[in-house]
Amino acid sequence: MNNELVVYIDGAYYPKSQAKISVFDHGLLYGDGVFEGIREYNGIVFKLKEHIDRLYRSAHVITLKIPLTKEEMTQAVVETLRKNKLNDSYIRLVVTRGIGDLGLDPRKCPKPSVIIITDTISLHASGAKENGITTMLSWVRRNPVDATSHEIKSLNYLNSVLAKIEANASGVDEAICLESNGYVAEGVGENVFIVKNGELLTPPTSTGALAGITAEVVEKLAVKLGLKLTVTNLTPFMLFTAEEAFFTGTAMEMVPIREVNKRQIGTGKLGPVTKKLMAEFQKVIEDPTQGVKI
Ligand code: PXG
Repeated sequence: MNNELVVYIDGAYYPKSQAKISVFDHGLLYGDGVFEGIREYNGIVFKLKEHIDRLYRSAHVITLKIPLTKEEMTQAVVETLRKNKLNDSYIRLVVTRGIGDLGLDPRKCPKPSVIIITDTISLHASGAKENGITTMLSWVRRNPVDATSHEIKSLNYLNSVLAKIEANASGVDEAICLESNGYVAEGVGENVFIVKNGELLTPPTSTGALAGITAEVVEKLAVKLGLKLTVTNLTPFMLFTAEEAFFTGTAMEMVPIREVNKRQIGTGKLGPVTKKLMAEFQKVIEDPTQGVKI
């Protein structure tokens, strides 16, 4: 048990097997809380500032007052990573509404809880980066922006979980969700890009896709490479007939999509634009100036 990982909960560290929260926490009872998934590469927490900024924006929208300043939160993440001595780890930051009586009114919960988990993450199936993954358009629509919008990274992920169940049942690697008007929104935890006439297209966040931090990195790389990037509504037809398509996300990083609902995308092989962007992306995650040092 000596090497058991520790988890930060409200300023104290607990061994992984002892890291628990109350069954009366409204994070559990109502999905009332926010989270971030972050990666650490070789001692650098990639885009930590951007993730912490997004966490506080999500919290702001659900009127959740995080009991730490952003600086304290950054320090707590770094300290947790130092204690666990992991390399290339995955960080899950969770802020819950905290303990309260039954009934969904957040005013029942005087003290939000902050949880920082650092652990390893199992990567997508081997060969996914070279060969791409299979996907399907799920019947599960993204929640609209005037509902539990995915612009908020909240603890309500049943929308994504339902879509994932559908992908699993169909024997494909990942699901893609449409938004309420029928345009392509995003994967269950990934943003979607397609290549058309050598140009890059991606859906707007205004219809419910999360403003992905990985997507932003890739968009900047595209501009740097001189690729034209257009944020626009994508129809399922545009996705099916794309020359190339790929996902971006903290967990997935950059992964080519080779199939959507049994339609082959492009040649079905890693395309030149995706390949070039993946190579540039690899350089960025290896760049120590792109994050916070542990
Ligand atoms: N869309 C949704 C709905 C997400 O939850 C992304 C896009 C990609 O965003 P980033 O900022 O990561 O490029 C996400 C991110 C997990 C997990 O454990 C989920 C995410 C990130 C990391 C891990 O399922 N979601």
